[in-house]
Amino acid sequence: MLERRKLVLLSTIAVVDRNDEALWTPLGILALGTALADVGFEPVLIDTQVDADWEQRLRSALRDDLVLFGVSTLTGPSIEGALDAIAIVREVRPDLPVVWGGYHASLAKEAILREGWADYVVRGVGEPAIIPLARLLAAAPAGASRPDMSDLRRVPNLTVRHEDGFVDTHTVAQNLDDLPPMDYSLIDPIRYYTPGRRNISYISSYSCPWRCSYCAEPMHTIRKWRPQGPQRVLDAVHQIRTAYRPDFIDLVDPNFSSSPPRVVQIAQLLTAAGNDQPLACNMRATDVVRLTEMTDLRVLRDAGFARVFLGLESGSQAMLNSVLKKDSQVEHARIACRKLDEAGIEQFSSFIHDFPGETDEDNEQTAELARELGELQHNKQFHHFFIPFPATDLYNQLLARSEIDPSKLRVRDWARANTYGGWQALWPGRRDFRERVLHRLEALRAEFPEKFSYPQTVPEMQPET
Ligand code: B12
Repeated sequence: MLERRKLVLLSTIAVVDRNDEALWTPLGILALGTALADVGFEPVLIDTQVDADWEQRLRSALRDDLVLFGVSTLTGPSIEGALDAIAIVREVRPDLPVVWGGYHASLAKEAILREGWADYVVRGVGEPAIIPLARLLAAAPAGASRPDMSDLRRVPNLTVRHEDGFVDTHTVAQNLDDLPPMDYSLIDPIRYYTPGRRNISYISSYSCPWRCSYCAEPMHTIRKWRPQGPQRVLDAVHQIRTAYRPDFIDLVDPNFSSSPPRVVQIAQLLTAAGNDQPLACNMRATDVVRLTEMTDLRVLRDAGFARVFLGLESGSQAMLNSVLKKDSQVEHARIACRKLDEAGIEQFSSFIHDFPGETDEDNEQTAELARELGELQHNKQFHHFFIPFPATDLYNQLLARSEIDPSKLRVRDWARANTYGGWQALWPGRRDFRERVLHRLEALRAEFPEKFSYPQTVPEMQPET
């Protein structure tokens, strides 16, 4: 019997410098809340995006006999809200265990623990860790000291301070088909609809098998791809469609197309079920090329796939090979976007500029690719400046070359890592180079004004005051 069952999970998604007013399904805490409720806990989910009174809600929840307080953030602006919330918890309930999970926690675990922001960091997928951890904490009397290290060591994906250092427990992946269906009633997705956007996110696979050097995923989820079966994806689409009638379901898998045959199977099931729910998903260009060899992409469009997000990053093959480790060809980007376009599927293609070692010639090639794709009827583009996210392969390379000094970076500083815009004191990049990039982007935007839907993708080059 559990003594205590209630716990608070907080999400602080904060998007700055984007001119849309989108609200995002807080899938991280929703996934955890679903799994915890399934085994008898009573999760209280708070989301600073929609709970204007989040501070009040948090303070009042803290009066209860809670098991733990869990917080979820990416690297970037959402960290600010997390730190504010943790400060409240520490003030009101200094005895309450604080658990920090999500991408930033996985990547900056030691800094978080060293600065005392959390008692436990959960790395990577959270379900296998939060359930045994919550059980351990619930079994201990309220206010008791930390469970024994021998017990904590049995909780996977956990990092804790121990003696003079840190202990990482063993790392496991999560098979998605072993989890209960995502329980959207825990958040009421209708609250996330805005006048211009009625989208709901869903995730049908965890992790990504690829090794891209700039990406947080390989370290966060250790490249162990875990897909849901096609029937389960169909059931989820049907359930969300019936309950909430969104304009779009965003399948936010790190890479929805990791198995092209699975994509085809899902499309076939959707078609057979007469799906009329528009879907968006992330795919790699190389996978789209494989898909074209397996099926006519109009089959995907007819099944509901109306929009595909593609991280193309660079138009320079040399950069893709040597710096980005993308294991993809520029030619695949061209073919993928063209074929998707011919099938009437919108492409959201994303680029990153000013990678370490990128030359003007490389960047001209990226601008050239962007121009070529801009000609396509259904292409939209998102341009970002490079930031080395902690613990990524590129970050570690920069560290090894002493181009980053982590001793100067406090957890709060990472709140300013935002590729959408603003002056990046964290990693300013090469100012002259970025100015030339801006020049190229402005020329492109003049040519294709409607394709660059976020003007802030061209950041201000002013230092923050
Ligand atoms: C949807 C999405 C967004 C949405 C919503 C983000 C969100 N917080 O959920 C929006 C558009 C806001 C967004 C913005 C950004 N994003 Co984004 N986004 C994604 C995307 C496509 C899916 C994330 C998702 O919902 N996953 C599904 C849920 C279930 O997974 P999860 O949140 O990770 O939660 C699991 C675990 O992490 C863990 N967990 C999470 N929280 C907690 C808390 C506790 C207590 C515990 C125990 C465990 C735990 O358990 C969960 C279940 O297993 C990923 C792509 C990808 N690779 O998956 C990128 C991704 C997360 N984004 C990324 C980036 C870089 C950004 C931006 C920083 C980019 C920018 N332009 O500045 C901004 C930051 C804005 C901000 N700070 O809020 C990176 C993350 C890098 C990093 N180090 O954080 C990713 C991985 C893309 C990539 N491959 O590089 N993003």
